[in-house]
Amino acid sequence: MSPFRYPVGGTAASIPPVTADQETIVALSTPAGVGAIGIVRMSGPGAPTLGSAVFRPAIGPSLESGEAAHLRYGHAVEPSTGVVLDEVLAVLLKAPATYTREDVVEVHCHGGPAAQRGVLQTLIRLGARPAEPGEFTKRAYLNGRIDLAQAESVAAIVRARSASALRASVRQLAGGLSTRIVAIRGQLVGALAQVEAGIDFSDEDLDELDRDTVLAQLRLAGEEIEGLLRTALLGRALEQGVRTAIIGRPNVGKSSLLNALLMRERAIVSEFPGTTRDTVEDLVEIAGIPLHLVDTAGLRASDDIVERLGIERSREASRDADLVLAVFDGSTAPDPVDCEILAGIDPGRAIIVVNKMDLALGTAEQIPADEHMSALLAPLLDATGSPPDRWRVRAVSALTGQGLESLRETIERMVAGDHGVDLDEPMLATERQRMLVEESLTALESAAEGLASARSEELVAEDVRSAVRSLGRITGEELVPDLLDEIFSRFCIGK
Ligand SMILES: Nc1nc2c(ncn2[C@@H]2O[C@H](COP(=O)(O)OP(=O)(O)OP(=O)(O)O)[C@@H](O)[C@H]2O)c(=O)[nH]1
Ligand SMILES: [Mg+2]
Repeated sequence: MSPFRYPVGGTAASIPPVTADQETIVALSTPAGVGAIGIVRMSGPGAPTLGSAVFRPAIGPSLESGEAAHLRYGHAVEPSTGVVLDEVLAVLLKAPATYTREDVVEVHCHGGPAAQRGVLQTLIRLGARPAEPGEFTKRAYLNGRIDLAQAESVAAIVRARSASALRASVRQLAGGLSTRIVAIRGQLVGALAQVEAGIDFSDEDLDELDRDTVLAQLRLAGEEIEGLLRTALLGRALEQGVRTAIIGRPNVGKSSLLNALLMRERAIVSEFPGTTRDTVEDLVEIAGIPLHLVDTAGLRASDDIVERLGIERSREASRDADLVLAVFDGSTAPDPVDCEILAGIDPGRAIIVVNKMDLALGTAEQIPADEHMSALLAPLLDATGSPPDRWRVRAVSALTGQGLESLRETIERMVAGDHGVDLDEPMLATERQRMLVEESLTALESAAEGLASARSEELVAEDVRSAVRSLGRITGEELVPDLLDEIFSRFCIGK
């Protein structure tokens, strides 16, 4: 282990030595063209010298000989001509207490995109190399500053589009997920040691009890892994948003529901069926989960070409959606089109929203609305082929707002599980992490099966080893070289 450990939580992988002839990389770390300040960031052994060549302080010694970690005022110049490129603030940060664990220089430019490019190009001319996407974070990883799961959180932080996505990613960067994975992996390594001991002493008779103990350990680890797996949906939802299609017959109140959820008049509502012709999209947050709502044209047989195109889009939207809100008019009897609509969707990712309950419940106020509506829809649900209790039914009034809170809660529970959204719990944030966790669970199940069915210790050990390997790949303790390029290439330049 390196003598230097940057004080962050989590479990950095075993640290490969930093090569002395490491190149110095440079990039613009703020999005091109926006914002008043652009930060040119440089990392590597050449950073102090190159930084000093370009930065001319207003007072005091050069950047290199001055005090580190002090923001200095001055000018960026083209050293061969002395031409001033920009008025800047500059700072030298000394290894290892930096993001990359290398020497880092940051130049904060104020003069707009052209000035920033000028500083960048000058540094490149002097010998720095333009950074690849994610290369700063890759170095942070290679130098043992963060592990792979944390590096992925950095990418997620950069992309985060909602406050809760950001908060969840920051938690993961602090090492929440890594800590949990390392703990489970540790349990499995312990179990593996026992299985391997069984191989070595297979002549002696310490068999029976061991199998049970190990089996119990594997099951426990398996349960924890399943718990993590359940967080994958929420992780993905936070990062990418939940695509939510609002579908149903014309005039049932789809656009009214969209407006009610958004709490503003986004889509046109009218008493005439066929009002919405094209899809209308907008974003809303429910319990911190970003929902990408898509209001669609009402579904019915139509001769009107524009309406038919709209209906085709509705079907597309519901096919592509993570969540479907199937809206019905509770004040009228269901009809065959309603039946057809339900037949086309999976109850696991749909909520039946019975709207206009203010009209429907005129006489039935004593009965809980959801139950009343379920009863109303019973024949319809029976006809879908899915067991009626698989459908979630919520009665609402888009007009008065009744039932909307319960609808929001149902959406939250569908995405985040029964316990709702807990951003402080570790969660799987990427598809890569989810696949690896699933792999390890499959291997564990096979190992448990092997133990229970008296399969040989060698085979059981191989399964447990495979589970351990998959978990290790999440934090990067087990490395697949191509993986690194894959992960970091998804970053933006300057991170
Ligand atoms: N009483 C009552 N009327 C409602 C409710 N929701 C919608 N409406 C009315 O129903 C009519 C149709 O509403 P829209 O939201 O335009 O219906 P839509 O499903 O988007 O219709 P299309 O775009 O034509 O497919 C309007 O007159 C709304 O005011 C409700 O909860 N209660
Ligand atoms: Mg509409």
